[in-house]
Amino acid sequence: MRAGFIGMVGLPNSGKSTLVNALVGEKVAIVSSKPQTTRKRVLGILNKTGLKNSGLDGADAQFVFVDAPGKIQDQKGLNAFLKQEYASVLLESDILIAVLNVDAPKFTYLEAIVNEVKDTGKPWLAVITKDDLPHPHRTVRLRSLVAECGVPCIAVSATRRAEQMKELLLPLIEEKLPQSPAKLFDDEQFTDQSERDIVAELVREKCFQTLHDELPFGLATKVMDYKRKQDRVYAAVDIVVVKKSHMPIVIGKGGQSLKRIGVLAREEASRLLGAPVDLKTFVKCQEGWVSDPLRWKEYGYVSRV
Ligand SMILES: Nc1nc2c(ncn2[C@@H]2O[C@H](COP(=O)(O)OP(=O)(O)OP(=O)(O)O)[C@@H](O)[C@H]2O)c(=O)[nH]1
Ligand SMILES: [Mg+2]
Repeated sequence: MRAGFIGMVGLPNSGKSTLVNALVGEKVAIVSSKPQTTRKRVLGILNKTGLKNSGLDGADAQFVFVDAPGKIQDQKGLNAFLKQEYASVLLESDILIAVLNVDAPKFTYLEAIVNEVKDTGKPWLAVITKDDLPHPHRTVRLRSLVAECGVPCIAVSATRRAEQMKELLLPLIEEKLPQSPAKLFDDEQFTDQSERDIVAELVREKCFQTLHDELPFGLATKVMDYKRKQDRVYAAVDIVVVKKSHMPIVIGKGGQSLKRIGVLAREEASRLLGAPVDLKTFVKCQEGWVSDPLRWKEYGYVSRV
């Protein structure tokens, strides 16, 4: 059989997490319109067995998609961690997908992604994302850039049918996957994240989606208490901000904003965990945590290199 790690390499906000979620068919990674939503590497696991109309046949295969932060230049604060996570995907994956978003600020940024992926010498292919947006010239230029490298290139859109995209992409990925004597993960596992990680990330996603631009960069979440009892989940989650002045913004007028974050996170966590979730959220301040690598660990940002 074939099995291996498929690393997603692209700019921040290029649609890497959206793509992994669509390919796996589960919410593996959180998504928002803010750049640098993904902070640490997460795995999304897809088994060929059980896939309907996948366009795949023959021996079994396991696809382990590696979602990670996008390519950033800045080294300040937590960005140093994000940069390491980005680099580790290039190093540790068996094959790579260059995720090229048509709405990137500059074409040269996309060329840099292609060059970086190509220079690893690993098998790779390209996916053009956000193809529904009006940038037809970008799509044409990207296609010819990738064609020069002699690798496949598929243009996709999150607004188009995910099944169709899987049919196109999975066979191309499968033929590049290495042979493996066995699966790398159990059949029923769709991610490497624990239930606690999933809840913490969902609360962070709802904060990113609900709050204004200045907040997310210094916002982290941490599960302080977690129990599964008689098929109910009880979770207490701290929402930690970097400045005291951010606390009332997260809470909102009359607690409206925090309430909305809680409701949205609870609904989605209940669906993903397959049990009703009682969720309590607490807003706290940890002055300057983003500049303190010891504190990063507290919020799960643990360096692996
Ligand atoms: N129009 C359009 N928007 C998309 C598409 N794919 C993703 N998006 C949006 O682009 C934004 C970023 O998507 P993500 O999947 O979080 O991107 P990412 O590359 O994981 O971003 P980071 O984790 O911040 O590096 C979100 O608002 C998505 O809804 C697409 O095909 N079309
Ligand atoms: Mg992401």
